[in-house]
Amino acid sequence: MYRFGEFDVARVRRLLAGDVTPEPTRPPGKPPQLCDACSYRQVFGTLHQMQAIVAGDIGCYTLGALAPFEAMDTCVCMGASLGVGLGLRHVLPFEQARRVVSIIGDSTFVHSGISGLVEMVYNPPPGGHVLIILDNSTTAMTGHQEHPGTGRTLEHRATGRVVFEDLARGLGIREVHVVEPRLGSDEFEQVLTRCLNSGELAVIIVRRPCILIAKQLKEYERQAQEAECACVCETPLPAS
Ligand SMILES: Cc1ncc(C[n+]2csc(CCOP(=O)(O)OP(=O)(O)O)c2C)c(N)n1
Ligand code: SF4
Repeated sequence: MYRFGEFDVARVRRLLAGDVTPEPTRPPGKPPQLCDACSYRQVFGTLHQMQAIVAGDIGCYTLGALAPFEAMDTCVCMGASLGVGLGLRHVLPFEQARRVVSIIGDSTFVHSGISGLVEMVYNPPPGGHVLIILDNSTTAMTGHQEHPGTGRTLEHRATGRVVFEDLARGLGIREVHVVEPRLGSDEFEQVLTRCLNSGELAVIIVRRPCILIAKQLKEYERQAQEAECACVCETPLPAS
């Protein structure tokens, strides 16, 4: 009895009561999915359609592994998308290797993806590689925390920002693209196709705020402008 699954209260009660009758069937659960208007949908739709081999990572976007996209082939731990993707590029036969992409969220990238990008530059696979950074300006999956790529502190006040495109260019990557996914636009598909065919190292930053924080972002921007204004107004004029 119960060789698999979880011991919940109902099961423990049954055990204590010596009840060995078959368990009642549970109602079917609803599989988790990306929000309806999430910009990740376009990205994973394209990856699915292009039959890319996708080394994935951890965040909301891991849901790209599930139907209807089924467009994530590996997910190991935070930051693993780069190491796994590069490994696949090195060992797979050329026809498969050229379809490999790594995909990572903005927060995961600053947490533990940057070292993988350094590795990509230092030990480049012969056919190049493509990294997609999903920059939704937040850490959505764990409750919308800020991170060094948002330019806001954990209290949402303006601070220094790690600019991913500058970082990638600074590391010597020449193919760096920033794309805003929009309904009806095939820009992402075009850029991805070009990068995959180029045989070079490429970074594509897909930038669009998570829809669940879009309103708050406007408020943070307003507060930042107000704070800047107050700072300028309070600066004493130089003595003439
Ligand atoms: C070592 C480790 N620390 C923390 C977590 C919890 N965690 C899950 S996803 C995630 C970050 C997700 O943010 P992002 O990459 O920006 O993706 P988003 O959810 O915004 O799509 C974190 C910190 C984890 N899975 N592993
Ligand atoms: S919370 Fe944001 S990032 Fe996550 S699925 Fe919804 S829209 Fe996409």
